[in-house]
Amino acid sequence: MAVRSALRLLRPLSKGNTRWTPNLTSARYETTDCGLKDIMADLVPEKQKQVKEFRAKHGDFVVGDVTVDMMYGGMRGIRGLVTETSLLDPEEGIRFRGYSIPECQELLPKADGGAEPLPEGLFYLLLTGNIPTKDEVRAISRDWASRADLPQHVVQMVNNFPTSLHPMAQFSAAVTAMHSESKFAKAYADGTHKTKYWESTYEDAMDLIAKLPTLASAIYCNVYRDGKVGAIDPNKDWSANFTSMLGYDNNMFTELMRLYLTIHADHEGGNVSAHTCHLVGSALSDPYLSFSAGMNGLAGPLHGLANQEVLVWLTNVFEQVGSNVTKDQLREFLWSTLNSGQVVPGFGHAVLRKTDPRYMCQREFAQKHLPDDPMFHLVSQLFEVAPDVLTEHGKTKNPWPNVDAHSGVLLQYYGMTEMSYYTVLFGVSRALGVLSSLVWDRALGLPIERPKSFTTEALIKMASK
Ligand code: CMX
Repeated sequence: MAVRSALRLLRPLSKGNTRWTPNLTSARYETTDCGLKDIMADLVPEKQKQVKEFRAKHGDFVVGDVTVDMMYGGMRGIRGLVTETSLLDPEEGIRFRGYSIPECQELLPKADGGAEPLPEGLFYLLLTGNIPTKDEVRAISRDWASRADLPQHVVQMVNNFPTSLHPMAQFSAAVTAMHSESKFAKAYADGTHKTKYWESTYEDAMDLIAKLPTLASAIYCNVYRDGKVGAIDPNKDWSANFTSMLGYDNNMFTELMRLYLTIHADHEGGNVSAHTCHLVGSALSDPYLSFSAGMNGLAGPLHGLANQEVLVWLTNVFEQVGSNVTKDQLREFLWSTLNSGQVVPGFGHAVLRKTDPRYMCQREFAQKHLPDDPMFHLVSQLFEVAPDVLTEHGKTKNPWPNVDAHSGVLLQYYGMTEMSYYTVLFGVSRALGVLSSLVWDRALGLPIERPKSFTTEALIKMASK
């Protein structure tokens, strides 16, 4: 079935005479309710009260000092954001609502017969702070399956993109076009009271997360396959539907996808994709516009596109030296990259000062399921060699591998060799974190973001006083 017919087509948007309001085309379809919104309705007033009391009592408490270097240096280390969903420790790595990655792997519900956490469970955790039951996770899977259709104009748009357009550009543009479905934009245009904004933001977050695998599969099948996309099965979980829409029929690939979509979801609030989504959302741009803005940031090679760049780099090594590359040859490759003024993709981090636990859990997956894969062998050798070279180079504050150093190797093992697609998978996962944060941004009524900036002249004047 071609993409056009495989996806149920929805009515295109229409424009009003003076003030445009979304048409909510997909709302005409019956959706399954997982009950998560009722839980949020209890949590929101409690949290609002907690924040109000905390600010009343400790609003003057000084959290950090800002130096001129921090201002010129990408605001590194400035403590100026509130994000409820996760916290990143430089030495230990990410904790989602207090739970480390190994704890999430142990505690979050799994698919029947599966060993990896279901990303639906992580979303529940990020949103509510609680570990869900298997039934609660199943309800989310069904809810998302019921919301997974794309509007017709987006299907047409994606089918009309030239296959030469980078998948991330297609992804971001198509999400922007899904603004037509925004219940938040409609609620705002209808004059909804600001205390209710979180409710339509929640609905948009659920709709958008549900539609992302469908969109991502349409892009994949158009660019790399024959344009045919599988159908959504309401009895399958989010990741299983995603891999089957992508055209993969391998349980282990689906297990990998569950792990992948869980660990890439959130990395506290200051990274480019999360911060951009929060910043754009602070102008009350709806979740579709906010998320697509974040995706344009994720598409940068210093952020999410690094997963593509790692595979490009590794493939280059293989092509030039073959699979029996020695550690000395790897050192030469690393120095040649550094000496030509480029970064070694997959290494370094703005906050982390140790090997990324997201790298480690992917390494454990590889040790278990693909120990003899030559590309995994190469990645392992790089793990032994690159930190010393980067330390000797003397620039990077963190010579250890990050999440992107490992993900592509796992994907290529299961046949997904199209490296220019990898960042789209990162983007689908990142939606879980940034959209649950956006719901809380609206629930807590966080205002439009507007830090103060200075000119260099003004700083010189201040510093010389
Ligand atoms: N290779 C070469 N040089 C590196 C480096 C790397 N992997 N990591 C950092 N450096 C350099 C920086 O470019 C910088 O050089 P200049 O002083 O010439 O500008 C210097 O070391 C200091 O940088 P830093 O403080 O250690 O790192 P930053 O916080 O500025 O940047 C990051 C962090 C991730 C952008 C950087 O480490 C990098 O470019 N890594 C490679 C790209 C990558 O893997 N990105 C993915 C990160 C994870 C993600 O977001 O998905």
